[in-house]
Amino acid sequence: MNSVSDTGAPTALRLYERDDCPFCWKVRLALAALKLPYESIQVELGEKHPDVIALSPEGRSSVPVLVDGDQAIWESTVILEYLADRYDTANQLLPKEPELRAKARLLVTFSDQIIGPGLRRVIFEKRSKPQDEWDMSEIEQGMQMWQNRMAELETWLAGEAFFVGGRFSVVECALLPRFALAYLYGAGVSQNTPALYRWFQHLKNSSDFLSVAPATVPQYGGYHIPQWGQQRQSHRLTQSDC
Ligand SMILES: N[C@@H](CCC(=O)N[C@@H](CS)C(=O)NCC(=O)O)C(=O)O
Repeated sequence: MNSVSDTGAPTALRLYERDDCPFCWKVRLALAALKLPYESIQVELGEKHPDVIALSPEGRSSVPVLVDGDQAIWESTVILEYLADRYDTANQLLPKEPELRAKARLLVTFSDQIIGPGLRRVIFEKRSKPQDEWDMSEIEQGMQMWQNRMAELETWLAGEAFFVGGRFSVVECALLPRFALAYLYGAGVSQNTPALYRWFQHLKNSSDFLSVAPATVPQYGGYHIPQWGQQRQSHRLTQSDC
């Protein structure tokens, strides 16, 4: 059962989310790209929200969870695919062609499962301790992993402006929050990966990105991006990659 009206417009989308969660940010980017209005329910860090628990399988309390009428969907990639299937009639976010769809799905998986480990080593070390207690070898190893992942992405990008199909897709929805959080923690994109550098420079200033970026961005390692979040009303700080 779904909540699509006769006109094909959604009747009411509700997103349980945390502002600084990259998986939630990924869903917000898809909603923005598809110009879908939704109600945002903020779930605090560490909070076990009763609605999220009721809408999820036993033992699961993570966000994002999307509710569309009678249907609850958890797991960010499934949410993206649902939004594409239900509302993306122009195949804007997920291309039609099987090869391109596979490439898009591989890159979303790469973002969710392969980029995270290195990046988290940098982020968790920096956010959990004062700077004079940082374990620099942990940070350097994490940075090396992050740079290796960027080199791989440079190859995927192949000099293009977007990863798949010449336009903003689910791949950008998944990758951009990772890059944004990395950037905040001093792991910016190097000009050694020039296409990736241009990709991020362009997209981090795009209106869709700015409209869903977390509202308040504290200064981490001197990286302060004042324009982020000004358009999004929320009280949360950006403090984590999860
Ligand atoms: N694979 C999940 C990951 C979601 C996830 O890890 N969410 C974190 C926030 S970034 C969370 O809600 N953690 C709290 C919990 O699991 O109770 C997805 O893609 O939706």
